[in-house]
Amino acid sequence: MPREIITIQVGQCGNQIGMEFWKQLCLEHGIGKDGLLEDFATQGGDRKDVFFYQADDQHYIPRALLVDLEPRVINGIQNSEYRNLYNHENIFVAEHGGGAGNNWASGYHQGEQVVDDIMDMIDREADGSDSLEGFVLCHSIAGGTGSGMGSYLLETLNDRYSKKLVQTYSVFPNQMETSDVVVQPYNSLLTLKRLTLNADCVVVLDNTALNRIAVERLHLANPTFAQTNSLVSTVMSASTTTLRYPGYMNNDLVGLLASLIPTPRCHFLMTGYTPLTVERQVNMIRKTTVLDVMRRLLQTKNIMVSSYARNKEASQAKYISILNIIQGEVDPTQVHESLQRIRERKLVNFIEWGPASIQVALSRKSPYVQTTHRVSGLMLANHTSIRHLFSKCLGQYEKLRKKQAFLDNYRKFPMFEDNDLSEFDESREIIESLVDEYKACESPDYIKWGMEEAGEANVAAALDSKLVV
Ligand SMILES: Nc1nc2c(ncn2[C@@H]2O[C@H](COP(=O)(O)OP(=O)(O)OP(=O)(O)O)[C@@H](O)[C@H]2O)c(=O)[nH]1
Ligand SMILES: [Mg+2]
Repeated sequence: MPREIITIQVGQCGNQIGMEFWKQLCLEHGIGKDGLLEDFATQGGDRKDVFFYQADDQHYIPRALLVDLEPRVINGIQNSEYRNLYNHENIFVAEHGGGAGNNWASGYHQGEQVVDDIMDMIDREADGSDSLEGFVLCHSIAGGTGSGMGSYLLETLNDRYSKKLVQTYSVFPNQMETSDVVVQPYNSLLTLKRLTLNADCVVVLDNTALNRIAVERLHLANPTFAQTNSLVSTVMSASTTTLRYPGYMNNDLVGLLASLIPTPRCHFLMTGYTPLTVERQVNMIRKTTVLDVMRRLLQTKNIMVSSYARNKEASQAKYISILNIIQGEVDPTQVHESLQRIRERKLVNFIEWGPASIQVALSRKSPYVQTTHRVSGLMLANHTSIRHLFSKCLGQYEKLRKKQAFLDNYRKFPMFEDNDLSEFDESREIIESLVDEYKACESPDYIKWGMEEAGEANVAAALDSKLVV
């Protein structure tokens, strides 16, 4: 029975990364740009129906909603070669077409106004699945639509589909670029609250790191979104291979996430991928082995989240969990040997309060996509150093807030009317507590964290709640 996943792409970034994801999925499953199966795609054994369904005329249609408050990006998709891929009933563009102007409050408010239309689409998709497993939201946290409207949708999904999983691919803004959205610290903070409270898992895609990787690893001088998005689509598709090419483990999202997220709040994942290639660089990869791949995945230069930790703090950072999805020609004994070598060399610093080790899922590869390397790997990791990214967001927020800068744009919307800025304060508290929890994870007695107030009698209950994903 398929465990279907519905993808909701919101705003410019959400739709652009979503489009790249679907292109990659089409290639891997031998589905043409118009949704028809290619003549050569006869191998079977893959599970297309997790992400696609078939129309009466055999077209494969993505289980996807395309949502934006301005028309440019979605018009682009509708004028592209992929225009017949999507279900047109699942496209929502606001009639006024004015977007949310980089304002979270505007996006959130507009989300509230159009939620019925969007939930109709979601309900229809959900009713069309046999055994819906959950939702994937693609968005950026820094603009207005993906962040604000995305936030409203996360709250609504949590309410309406409380038993379903909600995973997000969330793009964090480039901290090095001053030309990026000036109010991004406000938008990011308000979105982070929802990512903390209303999502089961957040895959953090950090534009700062994506850019750095494109410059340093792929030698691109000024990477465009199209180029960084090819890294994003690689990560997104690789992170779903075990769902799409079933093997002996991690065949559904809950299994995948349960192995990575031992405590509910600490559900923000970093990713790494190797080998990364662009066309002109293909010849540089001469040999890949499982050990090479697993070692490279642990190197910070390959990780798609920037760390802002100072030296001492960086040395205290620990892995809560690691799952490596390895694809290619792999002999399972190589996996054991590699794990042993990594352990002997003490290459990984794990938390002390849980049974932590590198988990490895061997996954099949698409027979229709040729690669020059024998083995490739994706690392999904829950690592405490992510707290420095959140601290950075908090610091930037404090700076703007102290200056009372740009708040009038927010006061125009009901949530912030009459100068009520409590939503900002509450969001700040939640993110501070998230940072504290990740910090507590670095200590051996994390299990006691947050239990002082709960009292002895509640210790067992609190423990239980921590262990449930
Ligand atoms: N990696 C990546 N980042 C993007 C892309 N498009 C936008 N961004 C980032 O997303 C943030 C801006 O958010 P957008 O997605 O453009 O905004 P929106 O959700 O459409 O909201 P409004 O346009 O304000 O209504 C900035 O941090 C951009 O750097 C993309 O295609 N790829
Ligand atoms: Mg936009």
